[in-house]
Amino acid sequence: MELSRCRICQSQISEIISFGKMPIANAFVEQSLQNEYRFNLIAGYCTSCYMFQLLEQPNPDQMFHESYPFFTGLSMTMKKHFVEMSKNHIPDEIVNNKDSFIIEIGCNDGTFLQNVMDKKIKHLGVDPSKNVVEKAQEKGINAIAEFYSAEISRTIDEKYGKAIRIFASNVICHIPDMHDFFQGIKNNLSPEGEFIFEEPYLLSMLKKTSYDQLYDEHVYMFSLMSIQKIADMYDLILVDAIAQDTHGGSMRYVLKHESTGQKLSQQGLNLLDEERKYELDKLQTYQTFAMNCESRKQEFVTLLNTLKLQNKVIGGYAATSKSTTVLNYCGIDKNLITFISDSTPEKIGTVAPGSHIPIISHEEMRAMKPDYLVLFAWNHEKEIMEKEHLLTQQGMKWIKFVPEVGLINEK
Ligand code: DWN
Repeated sequence: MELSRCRICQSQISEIISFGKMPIANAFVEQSLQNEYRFNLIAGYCTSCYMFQLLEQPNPDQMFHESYPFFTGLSMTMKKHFVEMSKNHIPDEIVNNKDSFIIEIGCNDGTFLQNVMDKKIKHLGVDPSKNVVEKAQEKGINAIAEFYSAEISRTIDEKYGKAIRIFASNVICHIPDMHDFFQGIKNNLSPEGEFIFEEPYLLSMLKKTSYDQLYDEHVYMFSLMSIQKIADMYDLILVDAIAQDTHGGSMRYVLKHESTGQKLSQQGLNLLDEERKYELDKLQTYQTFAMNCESRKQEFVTLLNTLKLQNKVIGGYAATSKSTTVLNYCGIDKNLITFISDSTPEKIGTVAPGSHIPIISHEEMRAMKPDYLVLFAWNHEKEIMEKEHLLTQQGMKWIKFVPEVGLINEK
């Protein structure tokens, strides 16, 4: 068993599962590259600070750059989700105070900050990918194309003062240097402020065996246990946690300065109890997860091969980041899945990382009348089933692989 050092507490940690040599999840390229960059996608778990984490991660500049191909605003589900988030976590006393200042880290195309700007609150969006920041700026949102860091937090503090709210959604799990990041939060958060962030939830992933949430960008998979540990290192305290349906099961964490004296809510205490009951603090739990991943892989490949032998046309729906892990871990290429359709203009006409499956538009896909579509954006099932109800009515069948492998809506 290979041993590495925990990214958070430097304890020795063990490898849980290796998914093999993996390309960058969002490296959708114009043509099949022979020397495509790959890294070892290996997950490990630290029994000292409870952090589930990747043992290797590519250089951040390889993942987040001026042509990052993911845009939050393409999902109606996420747009509605962020309206709820702003309503529930930006009370009137903040809206009505002209000195209020709100930061969003990882603001992408400004989908969340649009709500803050509409409330006429002083704000700042920070995101390393220039192309998505430009989309935010086009909406009139105050945003900068930078990696958030302790250093930039000092510049922000000098220019804007303390933030009463700091938000981050599906961002923190992408940041390898958690210590530098949390030092920045400590610098920017006002004495009574709240740091509110949400990420795919470790317990959801374990329960659903949704191993496709593990890819180069997602270097951590958090739990309340691991968040409490790292918050404590920066005199911050977890005061609430709210389960979310987004991205297949996420958790929204609310942190404050320890000096506020606030304690963890009953809701948070109940979630911690569930983590203990599921034995998130035991290595065996993760070894079981690894075995479940292998089982899903065999079941998925067997199903696709069976349908292929019946000369069925099998496509994929939504060229998600997650799909890169599934396709490369399971060794699936265009001989099994002929194409993947997607709504992102920047992805259409490229090929998927590693598998080199061509990416086409949904309109082109419908014209091809596939027999089956693998739903790679399973976390958006409701939204997509509504959008593509005609395809389903015409007899096209949806294949899922999370939480089980099989056909959707077929018992
Ligand atoms: O953490 C991350 C989450 C927030 O978004 C990032 N690291 C990257 C990204 O992950 P993802 O690509 O797995 O996100 P989604 O939202 O599960 O999938 C987005 C992809 O699905 C896009 O390429 C667009 C496509 N899509 C589509 O074609 N039709 C999505 C929807 C909802 C649709 O109806």
